[in-house]
Amino acid sequence: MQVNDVELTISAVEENQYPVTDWPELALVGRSNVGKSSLTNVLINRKNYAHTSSQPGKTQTLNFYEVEHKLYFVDVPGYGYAKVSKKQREKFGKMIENYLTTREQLRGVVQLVDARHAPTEDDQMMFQWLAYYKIPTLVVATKVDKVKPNAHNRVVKVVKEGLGAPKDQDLVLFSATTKKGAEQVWQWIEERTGVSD
Ligand SMILES: Nc1nc2c(ncn2[C@@H]2O[C@H](COP(=O)(O)OP(=O)(O)OP(=O)(O)O)[C@@H](O)[C@H]2O)c(=O)[nH]1
Ligand SMILES: [Mg+2]
Repeated sequence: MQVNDVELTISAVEENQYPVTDWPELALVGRSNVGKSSLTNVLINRKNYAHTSSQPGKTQTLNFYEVEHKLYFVDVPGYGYAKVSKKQREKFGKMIENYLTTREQLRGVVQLVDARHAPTEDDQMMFQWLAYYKIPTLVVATKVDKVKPNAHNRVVKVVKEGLGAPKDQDLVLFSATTKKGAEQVWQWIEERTGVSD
């Protein structure tokens, strides 16, 4: 999809701040620093609209990006960060859990993992948690520009195995640097949300 219009509607810290529309929503999850904001920027065709950072775990809000007045991307702060207090993390974890399990508009989740390494325990837990709640999930193995092309097939295998995903799991090899895989990710989103140009 060609995106021209995007707006950060709200950085929510509480449920009563979530937008009140019936537009479909798509959430992005993944470890801190894995590249969620970078993926968002590629999908919405902007350079640094969703701020990328080298300081993991800074974002502590659910960021709702309104795309083409049709749908929302919801940037969920990275799991596995250490810099916040346990109490903060628990409070925030509850908010994310509630959002993912009760939000009617949610059509699916894009889970990012790092193509350079096997999935971590956090990645696996997240994936299995989404599967348990039967939330449709697209796995995106990102930063694939850092992996030699002849090892790409291996990435697919290692990621699926590491997450405990079925063989037919939807998975896209992606790079924010080269934009490889962007069209496939959009295709999945269009199928899940029913929106298109
Ligand atoms: N080479 C390469 N670097 C990437 C790619 N995607 C992201 N990065 C880099 O990885 C770092 C983190 O990217 P972000 O998009 O900010 O990651 P994030 O998941 O939004 O991080 P948090 O918001 O802290 O959870 C930045 O330095 C990016 O430039 C990619 O596809 N290839
Ligand atoms: Mg980010």
